Amino acid sequence: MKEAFITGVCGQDGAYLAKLLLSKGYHVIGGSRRSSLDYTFRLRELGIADDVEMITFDITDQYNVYQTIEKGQFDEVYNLAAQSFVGASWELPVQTTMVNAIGPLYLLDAIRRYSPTTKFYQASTSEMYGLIKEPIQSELTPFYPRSPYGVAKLYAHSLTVNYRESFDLFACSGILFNHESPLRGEEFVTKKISMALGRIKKGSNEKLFLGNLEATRDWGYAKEYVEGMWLMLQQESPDDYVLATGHTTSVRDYVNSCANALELNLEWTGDGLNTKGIDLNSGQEIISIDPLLYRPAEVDVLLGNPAKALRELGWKARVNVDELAKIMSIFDYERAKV
Ligand code: NDP
Ligand code: GDR
Repeated sequence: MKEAFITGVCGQDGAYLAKLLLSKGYHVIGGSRRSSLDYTFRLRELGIADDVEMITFDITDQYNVYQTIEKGQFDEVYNLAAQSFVGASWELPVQTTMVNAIGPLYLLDAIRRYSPTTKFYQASTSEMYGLIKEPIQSELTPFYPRSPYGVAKLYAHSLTVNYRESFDLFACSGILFNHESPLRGEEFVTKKISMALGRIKKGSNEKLFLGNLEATRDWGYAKEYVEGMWLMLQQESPDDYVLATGHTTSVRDYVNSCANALELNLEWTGDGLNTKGIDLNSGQEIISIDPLLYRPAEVDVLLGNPAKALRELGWKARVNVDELAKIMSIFDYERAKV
């Protein structure tokens, strides 16, 4: 039986990946800091909490990382652990760098020293493109990160390539564009929108505060993206791949899709910081802008080219952004407590 170790197993992608690997007959070992109160809720939501072997793991503890890798001798390691919220990375630049850059260094170095046949997946990101150098970003597009998060991820990405080339490790980087699901963290904009509109539809008189509505993202469905991670480690040789849908949508249009899914009659008025969203059914002002939610440096547009993943992995995103907004909005509406 193959053994896979997933760091960040209690996060969105960790939970979906664990479910996928279990369905393929893997023994799944999940690393968690056990720091949050209800840290296994996503594993429980997917019905797999009892099927994953949990171990205590903090990627910033070098001793813990080396011991885990030496003892585990895993077939595959998926490094999903991260301080993954871009917006917080300006407030937490050192912690973000420790978790997102130095942590992967510990892992890669442990693998090269103690378990060199282990296959390694690094969770790289479209945030590395930042101030985009090409209108459609592929594996060949130069990087220009715009946040401490993106800078740290670019270090880990470059190190993954370097350790592959230096030590002949089977190390892959998945350059994943935004992917969402009902299990998405509540601080991310898609989940924040679907949860708030779900509550408003149920009768809440709250207002949803948002930042930059004009930023666009290439949003896909997380459940499909973990299949791409697994496929990368099943190839003859290691390489890096973009996973994306090939379509980009503004935050404003994502709000529209959620409002449509919930049959809210949303109309926008004003512009810039005075933009407001009104529900014409109730006359209620349901959306306002909070300038504090703007970022010190923004990534204005992201649009991925997933052609290599289709060609070499046979991977393709199937759920489009409207369907994604509907899946998330209905899920959050049904669970909304007002
Ligand atoms: P989440 O934030 O949902 O999950 C990240 C996990 O990392 C959490 O379970 C968190 O644990 C864990 N973690 C944080 N710090 C540490 C640490 N010091 N040691 C061990 N574990 C730690 O992220 P996603 O599931 O959305 O993303 C998975 C990975 O993919 C991340 O690396 C992210 O940066 C990357 N990525 C995500 C994309 C997306 O759109 N979702 C796109 C591109 C890349 P805890 O619960 O204890 O905080
Ligand atoms: P992102 O996701 O930064 O792309 O990183 P997020 O959902 O946080 O932001 C997307 C865009 O929406 C704008 N925005 C807001 N964002 C949040 N969170 N809250 C708001 O109120 C709000 N209003 C507008 C942001 O400015 C931004 O332009 C995600 C994470 O999963 C990363 O870990 C991953 O690497 C990238 O996707 C790819």
